Amino acid sequence: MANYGTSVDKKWQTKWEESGLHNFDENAPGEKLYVLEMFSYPSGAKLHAGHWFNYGPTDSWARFKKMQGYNVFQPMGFDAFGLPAENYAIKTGIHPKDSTMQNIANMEEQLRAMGAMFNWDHEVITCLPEYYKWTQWVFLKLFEKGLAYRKNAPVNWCPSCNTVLANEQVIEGHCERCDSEVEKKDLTQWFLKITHYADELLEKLDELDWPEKTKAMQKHWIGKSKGAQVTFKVENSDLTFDVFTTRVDTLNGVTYVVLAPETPLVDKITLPEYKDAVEEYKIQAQKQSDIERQSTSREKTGVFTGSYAINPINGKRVPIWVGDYVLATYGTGCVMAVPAHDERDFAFATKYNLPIIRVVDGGDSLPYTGYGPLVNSGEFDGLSGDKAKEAIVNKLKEQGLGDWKINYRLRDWLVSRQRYWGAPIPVVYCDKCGIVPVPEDQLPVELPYDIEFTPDGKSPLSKSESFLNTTCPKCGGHATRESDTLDTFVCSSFYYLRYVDNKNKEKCFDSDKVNAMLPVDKYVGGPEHATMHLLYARFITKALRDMGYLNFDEPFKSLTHQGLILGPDGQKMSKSKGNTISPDDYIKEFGADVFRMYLMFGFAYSEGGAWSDEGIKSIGRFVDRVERLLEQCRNEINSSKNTNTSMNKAEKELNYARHYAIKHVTEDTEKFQFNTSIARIMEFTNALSKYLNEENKNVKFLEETVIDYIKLLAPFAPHFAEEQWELLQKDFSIFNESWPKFDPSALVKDEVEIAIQVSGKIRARMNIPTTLTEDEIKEAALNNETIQQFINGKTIMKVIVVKGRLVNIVAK
Ligand code: ANZ
Ligand code: ZN
Repeated sequence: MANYGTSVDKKWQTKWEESGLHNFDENAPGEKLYVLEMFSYPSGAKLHAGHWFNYGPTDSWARFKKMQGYNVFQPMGFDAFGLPAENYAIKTGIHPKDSTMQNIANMEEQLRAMGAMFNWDHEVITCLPEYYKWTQWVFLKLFEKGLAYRKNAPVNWCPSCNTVLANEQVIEGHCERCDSEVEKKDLTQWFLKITHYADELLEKLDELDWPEKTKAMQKHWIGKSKGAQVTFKVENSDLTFDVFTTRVDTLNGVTYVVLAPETPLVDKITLPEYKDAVEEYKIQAQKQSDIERQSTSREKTGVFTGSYAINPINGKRVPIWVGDYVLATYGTGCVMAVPAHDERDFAFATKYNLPIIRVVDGGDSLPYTGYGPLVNSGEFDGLSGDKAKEAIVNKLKEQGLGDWKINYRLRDWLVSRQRYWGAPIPVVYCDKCGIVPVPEDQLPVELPYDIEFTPDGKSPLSKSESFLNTTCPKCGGHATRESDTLDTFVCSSFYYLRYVDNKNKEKCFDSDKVNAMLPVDKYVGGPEHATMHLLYARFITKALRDMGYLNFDEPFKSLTHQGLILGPDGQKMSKSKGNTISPDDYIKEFGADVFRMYLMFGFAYSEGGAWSDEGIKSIGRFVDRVERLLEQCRNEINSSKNTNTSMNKAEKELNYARHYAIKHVTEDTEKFQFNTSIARIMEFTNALSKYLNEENKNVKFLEETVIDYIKLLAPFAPHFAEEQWELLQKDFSIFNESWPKFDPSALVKDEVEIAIQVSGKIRARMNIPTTLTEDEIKEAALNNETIQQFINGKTIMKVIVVKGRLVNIVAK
């Protein structure tokens, strides 16, 4: 009867905890290794299969590294502020703090049941004042450096969450959280100047060991575009405006210009008789999202302003239009239109009967968007590509009407939220002094508990008189507190730093400690954070570096994404579909190790896939089998009847399987290829089982082999392996043992099977020592008894040897 189960899990979890096995000691020997899993968001009351898939296999990786001799730091904590807790409170009346702390308690218990070696004494919980004090500190430091500022701007507004959103939280025009269509609102909000680091955020990507797809997403999000800025004058006026173009070589082909409807210039240049049409158009445009406006399939529309601009390269006058396919937030909000060489401009010109002038040779028809020698471009005719661009920019520069220009798609990070459950923004507004940051020694600005948080678009904190009214830290006069809270992504942008020194009351962290521990050596989490958390954290690291607090450039050296575990039906797990897998039930039935091992064996780590009950049952059977097998091995080891000490054929075969497994489990686990690692362990199991049938066993060799076997299994089935280690009467703990090393000589087989052909037909097979020379192989083949029958009485013409595979004897 199998013994492994939750009672074994509990036994070892208690022992690990009591013995402090997982405590991190910075003075322990071994190279430091910071293994980090994205901390959990305590919105649901329970951990789901996805959490387990993130944390279980990564913990196995960390245990493997510990056995390899690394001094592993693997902290865990909770990203505890945020909308779900607040929405839950609105629905149920349970205060976000109460529900969140309750969820955290439940999740901590579950995480312990997983048996991961988390450094709980380094835990952080972002909704507690001892943590968010430092969230506010980070904000103040950024403010001090001019990297946090307040601005009135059109921002993304989610009408259902009743708050503004960062650009990164708008997915194809919809709210990342609730999927409602996002609106534009003009509001005064707080921004963090991530654009200051656009170039470095882009350049440094190349040095990171991150999935290519994630790097590509960040690259695209930052969106560096090299082009030129060209100044157009408004005819009969002192007004000018700039356009940004990546095709300055086509400047002679401009037949009109287009301004975004929101550009202030529009009102200044629109002639009276065009005012009504332009006003009407602006109202329409406001209702469209940027996504719709940029959609290639949508019909391009616009209105004429009545004014003209002067093309600086050739003095030609071109009409100024307003069109919503031009975005106010990109480049300068004005474009020069070249219908002969741009699809959008071509569609627009065709619709409104505007002239189309070809200036680049090439293509069968217009629009032609490729490069080629210029035509209809006066002195620039014949030049093409970069040469043409350079000549034109040089001429513009001489006149002071243009220059090279680099543009980024990246926008500053909007961090103020009109919600309750977040860190208050630590500034006050004084009637006399204006915006005043709260001094560091007055942090944290505490989030009041008693608050009316029904959403109505106003910040809940603005309804609390006792929170709002304060004195100005500068002049002592009356001041009002900022009532918006910080985006929770600010909390998670530095938690990996705070983990290292989580109990520090004086500072956010001690720089020496953090510099010694960071960067994170392996970061593991979902791919959905590519352009949010992972970008923000890189930005905050760089900003703190420039302030002198850190001496490294990048927080996460190596990144791995886990795949998604789907319901048994192959669909995303969801309560409404009734296809969720509750880990707790399975753990009760099978034990944590079976659950963890199934996740590692059943799926490619970065891909995931559909849950299968059959799959976990078969891992359950495997563990049972291993348990029986190891018991048999122990009986053999403890019996004295075997006196064999040689390494005969059977021993060599098992030794081969053993070292083959060591080699491949080591290599594959390193790369997070847990499924193939476990497959190799299964093969090793079969070999071990086969050896037990041997009549006369070498017991010493068997014991050494079993020791390696349990060690290989340990990262994948930590409780089970610890139990087996104890049964083998070895000292606690197997995780203080060193990882087995493979012996290359054991992988050299000393015999190979070769085929022997006579005149092209295979007539025999034989085993020969791998050390034979070519002549010795020929001799062995010719002396083979079966072969002798085929060549008897014939003349040997030629003997061809293909080493390690075959011998062909040509005989007549
Ligand atoms: C003239 C031109 C001619 C253009 C041509 C392209 C082809 P990326 O690569 O994304 O940077 N553009 C500039 N600002 C814009 C805005 N606010 N809204 C919409 N479009 C804008 O794209 C740069 C190109 O996008 C610019 O180059 C401009 O059109 C357009 F044959 O200028 B081009
Ligand atoms: Zn003041």
